[in-house]
Amino acid sequence: MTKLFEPIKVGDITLKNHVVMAPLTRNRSPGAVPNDLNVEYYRQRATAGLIITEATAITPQGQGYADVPGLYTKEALDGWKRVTNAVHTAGGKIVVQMWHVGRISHTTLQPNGEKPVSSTNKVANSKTYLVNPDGTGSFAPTSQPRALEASELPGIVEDYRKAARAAIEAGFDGVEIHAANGYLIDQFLRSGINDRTDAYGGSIENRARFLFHVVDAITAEIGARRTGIRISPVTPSNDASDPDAQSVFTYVANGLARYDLAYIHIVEGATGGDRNYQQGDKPFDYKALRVAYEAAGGKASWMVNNGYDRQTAIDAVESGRADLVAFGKPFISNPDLVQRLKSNTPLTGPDQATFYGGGANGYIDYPTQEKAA
Ligand code: 8OZ
Repeated sequence: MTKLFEPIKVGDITLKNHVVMAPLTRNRSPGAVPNDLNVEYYRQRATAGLIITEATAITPQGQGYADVPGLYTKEALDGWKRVTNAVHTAGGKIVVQMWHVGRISHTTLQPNGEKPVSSTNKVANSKTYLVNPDGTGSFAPTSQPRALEASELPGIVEDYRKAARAAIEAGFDGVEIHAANGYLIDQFLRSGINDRTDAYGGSIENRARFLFHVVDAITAEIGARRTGIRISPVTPSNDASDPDAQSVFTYVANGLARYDLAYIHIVEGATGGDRNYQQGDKPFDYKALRVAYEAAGGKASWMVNNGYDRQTAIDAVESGRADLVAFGKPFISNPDLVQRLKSNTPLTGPDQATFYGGGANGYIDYPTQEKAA
């Protein structure tokens, strides 16, 4: 038996194993409200030690794709209550990934058709996912954003605080701050995007300021031990870049060590792609990042993600390189992934055509090993 399948305490949350379901955008919550299909999908995956929900918008402004769920209406929170109940009844734990997309949005998804907001006025070279009037989905270029005034940032921090409170009231075991993949927080962090000249741009300290305001607000509201954070130091997702990722994220890790966080979630390499993806002239040193975090007093569980399989996950946990391993695509097509990893049963591959949007097909109809047999 490997440690991978043994319990672990993560902040205030006790997990029955070290296997985590990574956040996965599935675009199956029309009206931003979790529904019966979503309840069943998460219930089926409750044997994960921890489920991180799909990215969930904290406000309508933080929404950037069709049919993603929100945390900002009573209907959505009631829907999430049914999800958290189902997962808890099945013996699982679940945190919600808190999302503000910033400029990765489209005017047709924004309140009053306004421009999406960001750290910058520069448009992202990226696409968002829309649903056409006839119900079919399509990818569309992101809209021209508007750079936020510094005076507007406390309002967005307040949105994060309120959403964290609402999440706990909806029964989540905690929250994950989405600071990865080129969304709003990352749009402040990375020098390839942030072109501000105020207290939120320029130096690394300035670019990380917004992130720490968000972490301050959420941890003060719900407790650091129920708060995790996801970062992706080198991913090029959504037009994100920074030639000096090591310095930026070492600064971030040092700052995060001041809080008693539940976990730090690291996407290694290009999200959903090449683990060895590099920005700048040197490979990113993930080990050094953890060493810096721990040297600064950080004690959070260290969660790794991107392209792990059974053996690399076992090795990561056994060697102490990581405490938790998050699996994304394997959890789409193997609801009983933990059981399959335990028994070393071959995995079912996912159907890419049903990742985003649609209904039950490719969502809640992947069989467990038992059913398949
Ligand atoms: C895939 C499609 C849409 C959004 C991320 C929330 O990359 C996402 C996402 C992924 O973090």
